[in-house]
Amino acid sequence: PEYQYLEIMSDLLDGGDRRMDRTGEGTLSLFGRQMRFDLSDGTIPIFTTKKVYWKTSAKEMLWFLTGQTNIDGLLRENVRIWTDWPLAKYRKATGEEISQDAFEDRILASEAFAAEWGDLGPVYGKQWRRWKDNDGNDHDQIATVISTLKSNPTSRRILFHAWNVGELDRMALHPCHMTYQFHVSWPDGPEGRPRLSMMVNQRSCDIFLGAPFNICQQALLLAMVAQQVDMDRGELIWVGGDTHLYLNHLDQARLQLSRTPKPFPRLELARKPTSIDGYRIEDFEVLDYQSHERIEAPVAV
Ligand code: THF
Repeated sequence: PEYQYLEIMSDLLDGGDRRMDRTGEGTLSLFGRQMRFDLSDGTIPIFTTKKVYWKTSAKEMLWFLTGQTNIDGLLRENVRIWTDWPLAKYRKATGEEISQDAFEDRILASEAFAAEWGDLGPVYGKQWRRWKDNDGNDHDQIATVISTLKSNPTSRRILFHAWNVGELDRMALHPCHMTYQFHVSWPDGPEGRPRLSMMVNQRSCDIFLGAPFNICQQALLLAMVAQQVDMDRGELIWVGGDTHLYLNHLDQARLQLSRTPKPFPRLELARKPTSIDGYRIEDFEVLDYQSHERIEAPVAV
């Protein structure tokens, strides 16, 4: 199953369309790719051809679910993957040549500083939990997904969306993974256990740095929701729009492609929290994760 990922990487190296992008870094890009991961056997797609810091990606997912949009919540968990964007904004606005460490320290030390400089705008968490409609009412899309899975599992409308057109210009970064749609099937007949699948539509994907994180955290979300609604885990289907390899990740990609994948680890949930809001990082038990060594790469901002 990891071969699907490596195949995309290899196709990008061989035939990706070379183009300039928003970050100025440049990419090799292909449009419209799919990966499917069967989670019904208890495995979780944490890629093995490089070491994936799955706890970091899990903490990011938990942070999305809290509805927070300020990086202070991530920094308190020692997650630094979102700092680059507020940091770039701060440097540009103030002209101060502050280091990432010093900037993060100031976010953590001062609530006022965090409020002024650490907020990413109405990004994922805001849209997932508090999408504001024309009348000013907030919509908790996650709660709606869970209640609909319980009340009307054959519905074709069980999804949440982050692409809130009216608020895009206030986001530090437009959502990359946009829609999450859920689907229930009964592989053993109507008396058997229901199986929950989820399809993610991602308009833009950094295949080297982003995809391993996104796939892992999406699988975790599927596992959490399935547990909450008492269903078995089914398939994670990932659909990518502009799927790209940054030009400063080419050597890393070639190294990764030279490696042989190992079996995926397994995921167990240590307990069943009373709601989707109750999960903590300790609840995710990833068993038998074996991987090749870490491969470092710079992130395009
Ligand atoms: N922008 C770009 N250019 N790529 C992305 O993957 C990306 N994201 C988020 C938002 N904008 C993006 C940020 N997510 C890493 C991983 C995920 C990120 C950003 C950075 C990263 O550097 N990972 C390293 C180190 C991990 C660590 O230090 O813990 C890695 O080796 O995996 C995609 O959603």
